[in-house]
Amino acid sequence: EFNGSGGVDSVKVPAIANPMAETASEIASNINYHATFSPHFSPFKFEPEQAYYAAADSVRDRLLKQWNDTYYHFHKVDPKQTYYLSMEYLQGRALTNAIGNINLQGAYADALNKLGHELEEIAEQEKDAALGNGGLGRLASCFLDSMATLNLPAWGYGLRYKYGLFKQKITREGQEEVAEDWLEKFSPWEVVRHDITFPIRFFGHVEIHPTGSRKWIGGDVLQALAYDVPIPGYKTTNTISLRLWEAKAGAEHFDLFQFNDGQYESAAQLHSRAQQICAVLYPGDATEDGKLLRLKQQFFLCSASLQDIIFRFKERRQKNSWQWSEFPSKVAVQLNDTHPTLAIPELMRLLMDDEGLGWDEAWDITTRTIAYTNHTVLPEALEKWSQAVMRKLLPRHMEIIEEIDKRFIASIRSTRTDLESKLPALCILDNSNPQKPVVRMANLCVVSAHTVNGVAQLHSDILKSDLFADYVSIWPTKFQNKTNGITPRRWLRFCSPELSNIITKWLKTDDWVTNLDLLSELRQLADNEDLQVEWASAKMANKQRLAQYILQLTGVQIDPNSLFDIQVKRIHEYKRQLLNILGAIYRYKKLKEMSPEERKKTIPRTIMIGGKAFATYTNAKRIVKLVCDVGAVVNNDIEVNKYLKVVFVPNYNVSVAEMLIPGSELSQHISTAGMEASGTSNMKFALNGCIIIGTLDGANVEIREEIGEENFFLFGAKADEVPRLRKDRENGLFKPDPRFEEAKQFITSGAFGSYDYNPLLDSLEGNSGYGRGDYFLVGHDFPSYMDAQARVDEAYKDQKRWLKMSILSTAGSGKFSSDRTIAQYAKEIWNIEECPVP
Ligand code: GL9
Repeated sequence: EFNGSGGVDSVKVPAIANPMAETASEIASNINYHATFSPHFSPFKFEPEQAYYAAADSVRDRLLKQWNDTYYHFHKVDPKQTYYLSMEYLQGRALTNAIGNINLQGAYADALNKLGHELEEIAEQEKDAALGNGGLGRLASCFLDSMATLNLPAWGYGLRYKYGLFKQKITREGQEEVAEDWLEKFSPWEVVRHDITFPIRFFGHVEIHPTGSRKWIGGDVLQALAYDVPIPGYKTTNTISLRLWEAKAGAEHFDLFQFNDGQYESAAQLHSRAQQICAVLYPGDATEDGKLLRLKQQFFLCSASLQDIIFRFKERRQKNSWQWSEFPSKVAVQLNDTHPTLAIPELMRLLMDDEGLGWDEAWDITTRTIAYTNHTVLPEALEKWSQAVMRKLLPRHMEIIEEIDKRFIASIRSTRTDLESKLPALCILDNSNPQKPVVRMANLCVVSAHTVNGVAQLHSDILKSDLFADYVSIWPTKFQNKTNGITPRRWLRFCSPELSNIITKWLKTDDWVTNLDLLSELRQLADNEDLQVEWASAKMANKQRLAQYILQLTGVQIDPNSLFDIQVKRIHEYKRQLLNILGAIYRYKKLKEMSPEERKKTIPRTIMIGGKAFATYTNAKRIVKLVCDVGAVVNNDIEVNKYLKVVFVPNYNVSVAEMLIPGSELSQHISTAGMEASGTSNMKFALNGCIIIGTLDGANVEIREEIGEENFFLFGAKADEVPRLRKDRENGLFKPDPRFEEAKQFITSGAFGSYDYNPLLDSLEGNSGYGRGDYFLVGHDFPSYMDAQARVDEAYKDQKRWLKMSILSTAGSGKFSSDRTIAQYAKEIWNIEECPVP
């Protein structure tokens, strides 16, 4: 067991750790302290894994100190606070980010060197915390970074899933999902708060008192236990909290008698039901049990968080003798999509049944407290819950929802008779299918929230003109836009130190890291040859690092001198990875037909595609399989593989993104117009000087405006043309481009193996229906896509022009900092102010 590697012996083990250490030698002592006195492992080993945990423990000490100071300060000043409720957070790794935010990179690198390790290698030991699916979860994590950095009094609330997003394995069959146990050993970043627990009830019934007041009683009662993850701001000591709830059953629910009688399972029934709640992110909801579990999760988050918020309010209410009506001037709650909608009836219930307020007062408080963000217009993502399931699990909440609906309908009938015919679509309860009446969660949010926002201008416009159009006529000022953003810390400063240093050198300041608009000063330097040379060398270094990584991961050798073309995001038909791979197939076929001389004149390309398909989404999985199959053929074709490689990048996650994005030159954001609410990876790529080929969809529209249309490869139908194009298709008016037909036929000819791709290709045929008749307009957009790709090749031939475009991309990305987004939420929705620790 003994392994003398590492430098532990050369650094003295101190008797206490100093959380505020700043020098390399003090930090090395702290790390050694934790390797010795927080011994998660046998004491004679100090390999990278042990070094990671000891280093993380030492960083956590400091974050806890800052965390305590921050909340003590908030408690003293008592400002209005924001609570961000989200079922998802895609945090990724924390070590590099935390060390960077507290501005101790150099000291930590040196300290680890003294101990015989490299910071970069140590950082790679950390497992990604993937408590989210994609853009929506990552946005929540970027928001936390910005809230801390802007010194805002804010909290994130979420669930502590044991298994986060699955790990994607690529086999001969395509994607395989494997459970990812990110807590397998433990997470050094969370602190359990044994003193913070709240009871959470499920099932039971409503008891009516003679006075008319109501009380929810009976059923199962579990406990929510808090785990806090400290979130440090960048170059500020303000450190806020992501509070994650875990479900527990108390010892009183363990039936010793049954257990001793050999009935082991039933003895611990409630314990096992408690464990199920936070077992997995997004339990499959194909079955009724799966649906019920998901609803339990949502309620668990809402109830625990609101009890915590109310507890904090009451603590201070006493000493300040506040009225309940002042609650909304102390508390803002933001719902990240409809997933935490139950916060609305739960807040009503707590105010009425526990605090004794009347309906009108409770409703006034609730509606002034809660705001809702919509993140998608896809019909399948607009949540609808069965009224029967809801009535069984949450009988009191169902009553409250019915009452909200009743009052809404009555108020429309008395003030807006013109909307009578619209009421069936506007109201909350949908009884149109008597077999399966449902609650429309988005409607409940719109009726109850004081503000509803979309996540990019185009998306917010579509909400107003389409999905929520009739509500706009009722509440014209309720609807807002908050264009998404990304944190420039993780997505440039830390993931590409090379490019960051160049930017800092040329701007003569690193203030851009917190004031991203400063990047616009790069515009006037875009033609500067010295800058271009440095820019190109940083890109090349990042490309080489990426090529190394791809080789290690997939065994495919890619050429850093080829154009690196990347599409990474969840696999979904509307995101059109199929358009990308059909384009690649066409390119391959043409290369095959060329003479060797002709080939030499082409621009060598490496196409990388990565992303996870939802486990039960068959067509998405077929797309993964197709990309892998095309790669296997193209990459082994010695005639053309100098000019084209196609790589499926397995297990795309936050850490993989941090490797891919800095090494990218072209990235694809090619969704059917009107379907991608915003997209956020488009912002990350643009910020890293990567040129976008894309449609006029989501935030692409604004990115193109900011960086200039001559620096954006645009193609495809526009959002307002899509309905007509679908109609045309239904009426048999669509004439496919011969290149499109050729690409599809190449697949059916068996060029990429014998797998049956017909079900996938069939989705592009026929003339009607979702999932058939080319609902996503791949065929319509194919020719303009290929033309745009030809313009890409042409532009890349002129490397000076390309570099200029790349610099201008970065220069135009200032708007897309999540600091800007969060500052707008703070001012225009939450009405909160910064509260920096002195
Ligand atoms: C999403 C949208 O689809 C994205 O376009 C948007 O950028 C993000 C963040 O606002 O939200 N909505 C949504 O349900 N997801 C998004 O990414 N899905 C996942 O996170 C899986």
